[in-house]
Amino acid sequence: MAETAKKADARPAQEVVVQSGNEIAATAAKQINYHIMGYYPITPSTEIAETLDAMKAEGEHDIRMIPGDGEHGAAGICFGATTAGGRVFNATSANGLLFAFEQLPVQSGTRFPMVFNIVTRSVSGPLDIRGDHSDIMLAMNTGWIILMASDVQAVYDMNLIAPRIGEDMAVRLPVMVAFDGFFTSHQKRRVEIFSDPQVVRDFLGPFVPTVTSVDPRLPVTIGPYMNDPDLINNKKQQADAMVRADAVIKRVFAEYAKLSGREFPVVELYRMEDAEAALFILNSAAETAKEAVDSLRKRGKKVGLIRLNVIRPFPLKEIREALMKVKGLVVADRQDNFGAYGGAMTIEVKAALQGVKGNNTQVAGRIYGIGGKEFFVEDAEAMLKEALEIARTGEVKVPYDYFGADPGEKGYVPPKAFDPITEEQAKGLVRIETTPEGKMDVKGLNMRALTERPKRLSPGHGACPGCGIFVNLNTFLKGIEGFVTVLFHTGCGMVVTTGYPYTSHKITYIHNLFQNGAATLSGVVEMFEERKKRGEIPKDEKITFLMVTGDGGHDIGLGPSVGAAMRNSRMIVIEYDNQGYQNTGSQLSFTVPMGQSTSTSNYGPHQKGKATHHKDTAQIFSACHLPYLFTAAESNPRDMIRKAAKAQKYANEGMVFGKLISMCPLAWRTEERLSVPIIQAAVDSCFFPLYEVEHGITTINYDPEEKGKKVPVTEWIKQMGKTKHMLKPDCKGVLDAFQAEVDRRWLRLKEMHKNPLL
Ligand SMILES: Cc1ncc(C[n+]2csc(CCOP(=O)(O)OP(=O)(O)O)c2C)c(N)n1
Ligand code: SF4
Ligand SMILES: [Mg+2]
Repeated sequence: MAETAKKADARPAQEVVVQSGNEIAATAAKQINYHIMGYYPITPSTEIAETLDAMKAEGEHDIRMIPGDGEHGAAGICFGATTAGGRVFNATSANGLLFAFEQLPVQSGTRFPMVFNIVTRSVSGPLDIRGDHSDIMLAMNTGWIILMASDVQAVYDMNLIAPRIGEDMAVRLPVMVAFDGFFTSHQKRRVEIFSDPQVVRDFLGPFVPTVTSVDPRLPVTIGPYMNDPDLINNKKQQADAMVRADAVIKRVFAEYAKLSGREFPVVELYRMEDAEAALFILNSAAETAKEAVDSLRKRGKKVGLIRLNVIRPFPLKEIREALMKVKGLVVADRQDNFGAYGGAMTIEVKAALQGVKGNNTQVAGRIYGIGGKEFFVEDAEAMLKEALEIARTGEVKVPYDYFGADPGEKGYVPPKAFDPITEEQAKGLVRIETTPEGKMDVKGLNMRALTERPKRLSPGHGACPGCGIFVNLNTFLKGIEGFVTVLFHTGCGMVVTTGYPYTSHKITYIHNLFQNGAATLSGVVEMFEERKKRGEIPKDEKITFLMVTGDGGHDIGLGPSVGAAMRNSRMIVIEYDNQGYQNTGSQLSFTVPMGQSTSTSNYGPHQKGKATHHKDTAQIFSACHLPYLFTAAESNPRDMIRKAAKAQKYANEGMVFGKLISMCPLAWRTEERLSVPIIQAAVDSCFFPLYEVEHGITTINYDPEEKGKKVPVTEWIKQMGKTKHMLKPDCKGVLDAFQAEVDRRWLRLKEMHKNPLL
């Protein structure tokens, strides 16, 4: 793809590549060769870690790629790594940034520099994966320097510039590089990059730590407890560093311009020389808006545009100067500071203009482009015309408003999608009896009769053909009697069943992000109980509360599920384990077995798939001493339905956990019709043994050894594209380690089955 661009001057050689914003961020990180990247996948920033992982598998860089258990964990990894004295990189978006949020002031307040790419996206809820600035603007006041990269070239350049600024001894602050989700992150553009990464490394120089946590000969206390009167002094020093950063940024921008030929003024002024009216707008939308400026200029209108390359520190002086002669200004914000009567930039610009002698700029704020809503040249033109009108009249008729929002039809009531399932329809098929030995016996497992139970999930959802989630859920729900309320974590199960204004759920459904579903459902359960107690809901009303999570939801959201278990919340938690973050493009989750390839554990000459063994969530919950937990697979449907009935019964005592292995033809790289043999082989190889634990007593429900069906793990992995490489000679060590781990866990389980005390 690359073509060498011959430079007439003495600058180092550069070449043109065609890459997207995410790819070029990864290219920059590769050229820098950061020590560590801590990350957690979230659209639209995930590709940065994916691209770096694929490069790593090919041996293109040495960055140690560390998956977090969530963004909070990833931020913690980064913080720890920076204290240990090296260059650190991270990337996230939207709720990922918010989940890491609490760590942001820790990083800046302790003055450890690092670089964080923020691929901007709308903050949930409701969930929307497309781009606006509601995430980055929340991070404005966390003590980080924030560079705004308006196009793909700027993403590359600012990623090279950022470490120089943050690591400057006069600054020592972490830096964010923010660019627009999808608009910039996913569009491929021609970008100039340095041909020799050594140029980049020379520009940055070696990382020079101030103190480190790994120098035992110079012990230091990092982050001491600090009360008054010291903390105010600490904050003043931090604020001074931010002020000093202003000059450092300008100096580094100038140095970089000499090296690369590309200039970045802190404030970009477009046709502002004699402008009376202007539009202030950030990042990719500014490029669109320039066309509107040109068009109005052609018609003799004195309009211009202001765009910032840096929003922290806020370029006060330059903005004041730029606005000295401007009479009408529209500030367009791609987010809202609800209740402040303006988005973040509107408020900041208005504050900047306070007390400036001789300035008469009248400002209107417009909220636009929320949730990735497209922004067209005509929109920019309408805003500029508004600025012209303000300039002409000297009056701002509407100081704060949304641009492009549709009030909808008054009185519109969405049509009812389904008739609710009645209690009678949902009851009377499966019952539980107690045997003379005091054991639960499930009756009514007549598969044909059970098909009469109305499906709580209607067909017509958007899952891929052969998706195991719905086979599993529909089978499991056959064993559940009566009313059910479900809570779905974010993940494929959620995304494909709801998409406003549609839903596949015939029963009440709640969504919360996958780091907090169990706590949310706990709240529902407790409120239900309390309202029954107060007589607001009939005392005999019965609802089964069911949370559905993916395996990824039990990385980031494991803590809340353990919390619900410890609180004895009366609910069932089902984890469909499709071995990866499939909804966001098949990144590794911690349940992915050793050696398997995912988009963040690639197989190549320098990396043999995932480096660590799979997490055993069922055993984690076993250690929570739940009344009941189980594993189940679609290959043994009667067993799954029986366990569902028991789960419902035991949920009267406390939390129940169930883990279901769930085929994902897309990410497992296999044909949907192979679902049965693949799942059967997972069970028969004892990778996914079927068992239950009732009040601490473990029972294996299906023993492939006893039935003479046990197979080596190779019988399972040879069937999937994501694992076939494990049969190659270079993966022998990994394969042996995986088989040994599966055998060890199986033997341990068998001992537990034999001994009720284990
Ligand atoms: C705080 C936060 N981080 C990351 C994401 C992005 N995200 C949404 S779903 C998902 C993966 C879910 O994986 P899993 O629970 O295994 O469900 P699957 O997609 O495989 O069905 C990720 C990474 C998010 N929405 N919020
Ligand atoms: S990607 Fe996998 S888990 Fe997601 S809907 Fe498709 S088959 Fe199901
Ligand atoms: Mg998953």
